[in-house]
Amino acid sequence: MTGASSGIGEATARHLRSRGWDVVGVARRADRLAALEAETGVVAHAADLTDGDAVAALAAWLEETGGVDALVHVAGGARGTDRVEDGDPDDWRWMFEANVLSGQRLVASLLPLLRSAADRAGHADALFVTSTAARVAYPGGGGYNAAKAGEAMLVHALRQELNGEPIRVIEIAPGMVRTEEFTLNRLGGDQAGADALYEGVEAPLVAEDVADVIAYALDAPGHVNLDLVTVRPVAQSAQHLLARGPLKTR
Ligand code: 8X3
Repeated sequence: MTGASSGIGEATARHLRSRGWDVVGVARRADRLAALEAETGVVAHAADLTDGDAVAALAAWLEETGGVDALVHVAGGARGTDRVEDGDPDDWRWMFEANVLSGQRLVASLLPLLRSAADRAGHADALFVTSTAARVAYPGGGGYNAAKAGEAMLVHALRQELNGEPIRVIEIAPGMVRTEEFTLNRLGGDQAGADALYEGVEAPLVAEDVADVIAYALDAPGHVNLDLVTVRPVAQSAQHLLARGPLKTR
């Protein structure tokens, strides 16, 4: 379970744990993971997924401590809302690292463990949380759109590469989710800007909503592969069609 220190990742770690899963929470921030471990029993493993050695060490540690039945990759994120012409290459590079290459590293290091689990239990899972931004671009989204589209393509190539093996490859693509950090990080800490994005939106998704969908996908019968689940709040009928104000029938 990556991205376990906040937002959708943390909510999913808590949710799976409460449903009886043994969960290893991976993220960079050891202090937050330690607090989560103390509270919930989600086992903390601090690692930076942009560091190949750290991912290899994670895999070695998982192998020693019992293997892994399901990879749930939530870590990732957005930096900046610049137009393409103004894009900061450092932001774009970070987004490609965090959203695409982190997934590739995890697959490269953990697939042998997933295969062992599949041999034992009959199936194993690799689940990735992407975004509706993977498929619909918007002004100021270029770098994030490109990164999430890249991650989504990785997921769908992987599913085809694993054809014939009992390993499900699942993509969950959330739309507008109000979390503590996603938009704040994207806007470089601009709390007013982050609040404005959600202003007047009745009931945006919260992290627990996505956690629920992830748990459903993982708990489905082993032969059922939810290839791609798009999940949005009712107020967001499409990427650009967002209702602000109360939802009411005409
Ligand atoms: C976040 C969805 O629409 O803010 O992954 O890009 S959006």
